[in-house]
Amino acid sequence: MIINPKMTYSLINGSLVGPEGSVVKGVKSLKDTLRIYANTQGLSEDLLSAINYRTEVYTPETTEGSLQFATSYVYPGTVNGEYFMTKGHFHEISNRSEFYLCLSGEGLLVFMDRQRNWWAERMHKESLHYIPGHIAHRMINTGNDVLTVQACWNSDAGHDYGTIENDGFPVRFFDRNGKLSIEEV
Ligand code: PAN
Ligand code: ZN
Repeated sequence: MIINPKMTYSLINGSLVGPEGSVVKGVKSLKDTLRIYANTQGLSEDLLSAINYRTEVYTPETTEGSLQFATSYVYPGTVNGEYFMTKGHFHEISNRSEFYLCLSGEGLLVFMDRQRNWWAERMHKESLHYIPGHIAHRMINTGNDVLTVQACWNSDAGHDYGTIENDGFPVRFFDRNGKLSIEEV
């Protein structure tokens, strides 16, 4: 028999559409992510309630070997000059790898290994990124539009946020007078 797929995915705006409950949506406003930024003094209420990033996650199965598919929308903006970014994480099962495909916007995908070496790849429409297992990853929106990124990874990978919350990444990215400034910490 031939059946219709349960899900659709828009190549234009990344939105995942499927049966009720199949897509889990998450929203992080700046209030939720404040501690990832270097300087959070004097922020307006408007900025604090602005969306930092949103996610839509489709997890058809959770057993070992299965995959999940998600779209992340990282909003444009800065916190005292530091570009909006995701929290960033290692995977809890740390050998689990991941693909990112950028649909729109401009940014950086920052990688960090367990020795705290870092490097980054430019993200732009149609850029494809492989994140090997054991590597922490964070997205930075350096543009003026939403950075829309599709991700696919093992459903059992889990997220280890604690390591990044405690130690951070060794580099930060700022808009200094309209120019990207890379500041190692
Ligand atoms: C992504 C991220 C998503 C949000 O789906 O979870 O972009 O970023 P944080 O999880 O770092 O807040 C992914 O890498 N999943 O493994
Ligand atoms: Zn990940």
